[in-house]
Amino acid sequence: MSKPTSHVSFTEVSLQGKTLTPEQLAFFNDNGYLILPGFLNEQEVEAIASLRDSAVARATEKGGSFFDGTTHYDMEKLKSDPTGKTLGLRKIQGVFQAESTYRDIFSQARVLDVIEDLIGPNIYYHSSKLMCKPGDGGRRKPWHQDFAYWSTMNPKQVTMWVAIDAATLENGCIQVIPGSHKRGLIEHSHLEDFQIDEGGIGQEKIVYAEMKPGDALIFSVLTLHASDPNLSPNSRLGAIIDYDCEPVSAENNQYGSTTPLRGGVAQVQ
Ligand SMILES: O=C(O)CCC(=O)C(=O)O
Repeated sequence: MSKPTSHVSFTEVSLQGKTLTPEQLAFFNDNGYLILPGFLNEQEVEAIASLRDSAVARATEKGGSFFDGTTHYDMEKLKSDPTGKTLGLRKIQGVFQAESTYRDIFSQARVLDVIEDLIGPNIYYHSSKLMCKPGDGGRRKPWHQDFAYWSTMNPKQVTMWVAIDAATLENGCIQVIPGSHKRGLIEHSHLEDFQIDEGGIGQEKIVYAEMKPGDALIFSVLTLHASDPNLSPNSRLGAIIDYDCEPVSAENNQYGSTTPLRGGVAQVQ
């Protein structure tokens, strides 16, 4: 595996949180990730799942993937339909901007209290995706750190990844390398995807984040993560949102939004 490319380092969180226990905070400091079982309730999970159905219905009417002015609704033909006509959701990129259901769930106090424990009292929305790995061959995501995509920002940022369908070994749950957030930013290149050199992965300890619907995985923007192809017949829908602690100047904002959710001040774009 490549060596770190910069001196970017992880900022340890205080062990006195509003919501998370000192044990959970210490686990996050040590491992760079944390799983919160049953974090979203059944109604919230169903409300997010229904965004997939409405996106597929709109795309079917429009004849495929579409852009609504702010948000990309990215579709693919389902392999399970031999006629190749049935569309399935691949991704809604920027789902937070377009869908009030998503916005309400991920900016409610119960969620922001947890994020505050990890990144402090100023919380900005950065980016979001409703990500579907369809059954029977949904593709893998190679090993990467999210910070590589937006390395001009503060590395205190965190991602929340909530299972909407069950996430399992067979359908390509997220995998993380515990402690990898302490390595700084590792070199990424455009190979199969934007990713690290995977040569050393065989020697790493890998944790497979198998999760039930509603369980949340939170990880540092420096934590190495990946997911395997979906070899099961079941889809794997995940709700993703990235939270930032500091607005980035327009010139350094390579990617993402600077919408304040708690504390903070709106940044002129
Ligand atoms: O949901 C997945 O399988 C991968 C998502 C991911 O790694 C990312 O968006 O950075």
